Amino acid sequence: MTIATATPESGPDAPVVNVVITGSHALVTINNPPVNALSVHVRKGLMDALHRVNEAGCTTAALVCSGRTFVAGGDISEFAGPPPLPHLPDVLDAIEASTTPFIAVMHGTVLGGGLELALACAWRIADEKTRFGLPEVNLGLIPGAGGTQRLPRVIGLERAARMAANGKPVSARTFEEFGGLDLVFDGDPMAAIASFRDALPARPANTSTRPVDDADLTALKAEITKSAKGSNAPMIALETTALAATLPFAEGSRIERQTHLDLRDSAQSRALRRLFFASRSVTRPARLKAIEPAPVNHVAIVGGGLMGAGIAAASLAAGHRVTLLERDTESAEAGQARVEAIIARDLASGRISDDKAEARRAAFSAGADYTAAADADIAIEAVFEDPDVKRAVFTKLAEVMSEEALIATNTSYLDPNLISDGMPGPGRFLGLHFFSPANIMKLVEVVGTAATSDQTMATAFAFARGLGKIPVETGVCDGFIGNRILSAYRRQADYMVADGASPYAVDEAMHGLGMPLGPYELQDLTGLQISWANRKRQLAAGTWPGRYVDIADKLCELGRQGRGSAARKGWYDHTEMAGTRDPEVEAMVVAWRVERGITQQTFTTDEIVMRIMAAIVNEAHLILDEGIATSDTAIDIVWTEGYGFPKHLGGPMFWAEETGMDTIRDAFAAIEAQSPGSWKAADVFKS
Ligand code: T1G
Repeated sequence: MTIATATPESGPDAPVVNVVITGSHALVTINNPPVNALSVHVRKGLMDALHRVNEAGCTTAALVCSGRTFVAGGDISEFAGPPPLPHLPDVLDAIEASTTPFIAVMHGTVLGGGLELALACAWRIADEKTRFGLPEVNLGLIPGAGGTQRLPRVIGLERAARMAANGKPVSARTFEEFGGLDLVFDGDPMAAIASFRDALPARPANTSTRPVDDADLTALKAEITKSAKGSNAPMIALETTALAATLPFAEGSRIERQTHLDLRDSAQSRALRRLFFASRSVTRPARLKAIEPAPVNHVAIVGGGLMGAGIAAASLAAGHRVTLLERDTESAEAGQARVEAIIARDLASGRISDDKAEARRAAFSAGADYTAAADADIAIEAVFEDPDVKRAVFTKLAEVMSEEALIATNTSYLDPNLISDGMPGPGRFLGLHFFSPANIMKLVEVVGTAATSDQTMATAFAFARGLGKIPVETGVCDGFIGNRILSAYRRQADYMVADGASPYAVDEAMHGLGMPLGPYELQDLTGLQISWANRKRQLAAGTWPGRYVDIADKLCELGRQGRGSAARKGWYDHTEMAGTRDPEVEAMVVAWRVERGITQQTFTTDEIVMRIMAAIVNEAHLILDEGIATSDTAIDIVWTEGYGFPKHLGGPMFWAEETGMDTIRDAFAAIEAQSPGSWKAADVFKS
């Protein structure tokens, strides 16, 4: 729902807060596109509006927002400096104490300061599609305008603490069940306001004066400690909310505000806020802004394996018609079954309705005849990682598709220039590197060839954003941004295992930093054979950089190719219980060292982390030096979205700046000394 306010003062030049008084009723409209954030001029406007409705003696004031949403929060771009006056808590206290009671009339996403604003109003009514949340923790913050103290007084301590600590929004129906809403409506908000006023309930006691029941938050605390994975804000949000049970509103709010302001200066919050804006700017490259993306309706996917099926499912979820192509009918049926399994899972988990599942099935077809792709607007191949096979697919697609349509390869390592070389209409080819599982992972690396047109890039970015993905532009190199850094990461991990660290100690050290999986756990999960094939390719081409450790190769030769392999073993033993350390592997590693006469060194946990991070940061800087990534934030987005690098650390580049480049330089010197000739130094590390 979008609200267009029918006042003479609506439109781009309308005041940010507009007041229309009709008889004894006021309509106060916030108009601060795109999301009606509570910027300083909105806070001032609200104060002025408040005075006007009180002076006019209005019996009620309905507070609405124009555009696509009610207030989606405080203005994050203001958080870097001291907050300008008036401060939000004062504005909200004034609204709560106003002689004219306010009705918050909501639609869209009522988040953070938006929800705090609604809680300060006497009544709250909302369109049924509205969502409500306190997402501050996602920015390393807690609410700063009474949210942690008013919400428990309205919906109870446990529910409020959960909302504040996990940052996840709830639906209007749920929020109504919690007791957060006086009315849920479907349709015209003005009609809803009129009927609500006709049977106006007695003005309730101010939220801030209501008592709070105590609640046992022990289980919630344990849950949040686990899910926060090193991020500070969730537990602080929980504990601050819990103050509502024991402290008067004013005292709880004072502590909340101070904590909020302190957190604004924390490295975690700065990291998360930078990622918030970066994930929006990186996905909309400036040079493409003036280009209108071509519409995409029909998507063709070639290859119905795990990746192809995931991309197909993501495209169906975005409302596209999807044709899945395979080499024969049998493979097409297998691909179809994979897509169906994803739809069925989404349905079973309640993520989608029966109608949506049916619509997706109806929009999907699979087969072996490429002419079915003739009117596709984009084709994405996700076949075996072999340049000849991929070229053959591109040739067939280019024959049947219009030269205006996009043809993309989902290669992880191969050069899209070589896959499309010499084909007609070179501007339409590109790489679109999805991450597995593609229906869930948000990152997509967008790889232009030397000939890819800006029109193609603009359409590709818009298409990926439309799938709910985070597209990041990358130049061509082995592994693009993400996997190239991953290779450096694994290389240094292997060097430490070769020289004395246990692979399990390496994994544990990286957990300590906040990585969900260590490098060896990750290999077991994705399968050792992929990187093995890749190493063989690099060795054959003579492009392997420096020292070569072949312990993983030995595991592969023994059939230990990871969790999904027949042996159900890799670096770990997964036969009985997934992820069990295996003394056989440890013994093998020791024997490997002895055979090579390597004297076992000891690495502390800190040394393991610093040395791995030095390899990562060096590679990231090389990528920047070579122009493969357009900015340091692009690299941070790739590693936080695609590889599980903790968002509260901001990504490897932000982490490096915070840690201090001198410290990393020392660690880089140590890895150079450990494996001479194995590392090309980025400009910042050149001595
Ligand atoms: N402040 C400033 N800019 C914001 C903003 C905000 N709160 N929210 C969005 N934008 C910008 C965004 O950068 C982008 O700009 C444009 O709006 C559209 O956003 C005081 C401390 C609301 C669900 O964390 O979750 O309240 O790139 O592309 O996909 O106690 O934006 O176009 O120039 O994301 O439709 C709490 C954050 C703040 C909500 C809409 N609130 N926003 O999604 O559009 S802290 C949030 C969102 C706070 C108080 C506390 C989403 C959205 P540009 P978009 P969208």
